[in-house]
Amino acid sequence: MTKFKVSDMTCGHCAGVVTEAVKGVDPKAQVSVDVMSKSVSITSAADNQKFIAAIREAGYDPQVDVSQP
Ligand SMILES: [Cu+2]
Repeated sequence: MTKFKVSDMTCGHCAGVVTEAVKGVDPKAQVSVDVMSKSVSITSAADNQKFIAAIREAGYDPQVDVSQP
């Protein structure tokens, strides 16, 4: 599992858009979005860079969260 910080998510709509972007890369990915902590957890065999690119394309600014294990 990789955690990403997506600091410009503000509401449930954002969470939905980010989830769709992740599913667009890997439909089998397990995604959990927490808008309050601006975090997105992804479990997938796909490359992290692909998720970052897809979330960016959806209009958000993701970063790999190195502060959490
Ligand atoms: Cu929103």
